Amino acid sequence: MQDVPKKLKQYQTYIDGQWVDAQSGKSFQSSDPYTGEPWALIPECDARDVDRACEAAWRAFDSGPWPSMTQTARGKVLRKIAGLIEKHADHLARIEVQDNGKLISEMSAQLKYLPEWYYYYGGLADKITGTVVPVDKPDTFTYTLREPVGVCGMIIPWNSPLLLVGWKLAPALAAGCTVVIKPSEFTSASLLEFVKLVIEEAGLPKGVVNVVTGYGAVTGEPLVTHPKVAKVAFTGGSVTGARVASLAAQTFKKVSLELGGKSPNIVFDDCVMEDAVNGAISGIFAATGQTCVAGSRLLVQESIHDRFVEKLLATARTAKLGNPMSFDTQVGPVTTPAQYQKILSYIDIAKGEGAKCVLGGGPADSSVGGGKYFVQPTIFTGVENKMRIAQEEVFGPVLSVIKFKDEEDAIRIANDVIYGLGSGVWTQSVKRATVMARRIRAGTVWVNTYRAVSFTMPFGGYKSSGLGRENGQEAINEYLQTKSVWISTAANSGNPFIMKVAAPQ
Ligand code: TXE
Repeated sequence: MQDVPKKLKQYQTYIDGQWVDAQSGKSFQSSDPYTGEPWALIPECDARDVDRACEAAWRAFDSGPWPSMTQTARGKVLRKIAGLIEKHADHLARIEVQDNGKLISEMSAQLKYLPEWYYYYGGLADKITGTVVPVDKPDTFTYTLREPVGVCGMIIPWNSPLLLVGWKLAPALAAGCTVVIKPSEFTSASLLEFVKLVIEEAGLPKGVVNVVTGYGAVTGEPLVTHPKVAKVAFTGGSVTGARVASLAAQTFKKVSLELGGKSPNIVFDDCVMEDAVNGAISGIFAATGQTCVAGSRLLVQESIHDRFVEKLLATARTAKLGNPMSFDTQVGPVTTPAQYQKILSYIDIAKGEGAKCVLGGGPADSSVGGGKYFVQPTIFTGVENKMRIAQEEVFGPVLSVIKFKDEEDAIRIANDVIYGLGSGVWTQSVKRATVMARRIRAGTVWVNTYRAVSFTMPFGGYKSSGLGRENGQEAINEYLQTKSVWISTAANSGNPFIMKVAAPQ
C-alpha cells in the first residue's frame, strides 16, 4: 500500500462479498471539482482484479443462493435495496456532489427518485414469463423460458453515477444476472458507499454485485473482454462506446450503449414563449450542460428569433454560479479538468467558425464561482448546422442557436447530425407536435417539456447515440435471453431415417 495522506479518505473495492485493495496495491486520487482538491483514494484495479470479480460473479450466477432464489424473492431484495437508498439518499447525494461537482439540488432530487427504479424492477422480477407456443407439429409441447444472460459488465460515466448504475443494475438483478461494475475513475466513491450502505445491508449473496475501480484501458477493457462476461452495458462517449462494442464483438457479447447527443430543442412561433425559454435554459445549463440529452442545438423559428433570443438572454444572465453544495446555486463547475479544456476549446472553435457569442464565452471569473473549472453559461447565435459547434458534442454549458423557416426546415436541421438521443418541440399545435414526434430521428421527443425521465419510459438512442434501451419494461430484455423447449408427447419416436422437417443446414 502507498502512504495515505491523512486528509484523504481511503476506499477499498468490493469483490466476492469482501472489501479489498487492488492487487497492484496502488490507488488513485479522486478530486472535488469545486475546490480542485483531492479528497479520496480509490483502488487502482487491473486485469487481475477484474478476473477475480468476474469469476466471483460467475460462481454467484452459476451456483449458490442467487440462481435458486425464486423470482419473487429476488423482487423482494430489490425492494429492500430501494428502501435502503431512501434511508441514505442525502449522504449519497453529497458524496456525488463532492466527486462530480453537480448541484446538490439536482443530485438530492436524483437520489430521492432513484429508489423507484428498484421498486419498479423489483415488481417486474416475477412477471418475467416465457410463452407456450402453439407449434405446428403434432404431439409436441413447446414453450419458451426467459433466462438471465449471465454475468454483466457495467461501465459507468461521471455525470450521474448512481442513477446510471440503477438504470442497469435494477433490471439486471431483476432478471437474475450477476454484475461487475466499473465506475468512472472520476466518480467512484458514491458507488463504493452505495455498496456498503445498501447492497451489503440488503443481504445479496456474495459475488452477485462486484465493483472494479480504475481507468478505462486498464480496468474497463479487461472487463469488456473477459470470457465470463456475457453482456456489457455501457454509458459514455461515442468514441469509447465504439471501442467497447468492437471489443465485445470478439466474444459475441450482448451489448447496450447509451452514448452522446447533439439534441435539437425546437421552438415554433406558436409556442408559449416563457415555457420555451425555461425549457431551453434547463435543456442546456442544467447539470452545467454535462448531460447526454443536453438541448445543445436550439432551433428557433425565424419569425420569433430575435424576440426569443432577447428573452433567453434575460433569463440566462440571472444564472447563479457557485458552490454546488449550496441549494441556491444554479450552475456548478465542470466535473473534470479535461472536460473543462474541451468546453473552452469548443467555444474557441465556434468563434473561429463565425458564430456570434452573445453570452459568456470563456472561463468564469473564479470570484463568481468561488472555485475551479467554471465556464460561463455561453450562447452563440448565427450558428449554421454544418459548423462543428452544431455537429459535435461539447458536454458543457454552451448553446448554439440556429434559425429555421418552417416545419420541413426544422426537421431537416434536427436530423442532420450523427446523433439521435433527445429532442424537444415547443408548440401549441397538437398536429405539429405529432408530426414532429414522428419525423425526428431520436430516441426521445419531449413536447412542451425537456429532460424528463422515468423508470417507466424506455430511454436510448437512434443512430450514433446508442444501442438498446434502458428503463421501462423493455430494459429487462437487455438482460434476458430466450430458450426454446421442445417436448415430444408422441407414443413413440418413429423411424429415425425419415426426416420430419428440413433440419437447419
Ligand atoms: O467518457 P468515456 P469521458 C461524452 C462527452 C464527454 C466525452 C468524453 O462528450 O466529453 O464523452 O468523456 C470508461 N474500455 N460523455 O472521457 O471515455 C471510463 O473509465 C472500457 C457522454 O469521461 O466514455 C468511464 O468509466 N471502458 C456520456 C466510462 O468509460 C472505458 C457521459 C466513460 O468514459 C474505456 C460521459 C475503454 N477503452 C461522457 N475507456 C453520456 N452518454 O452521458 C474509457 N472507459
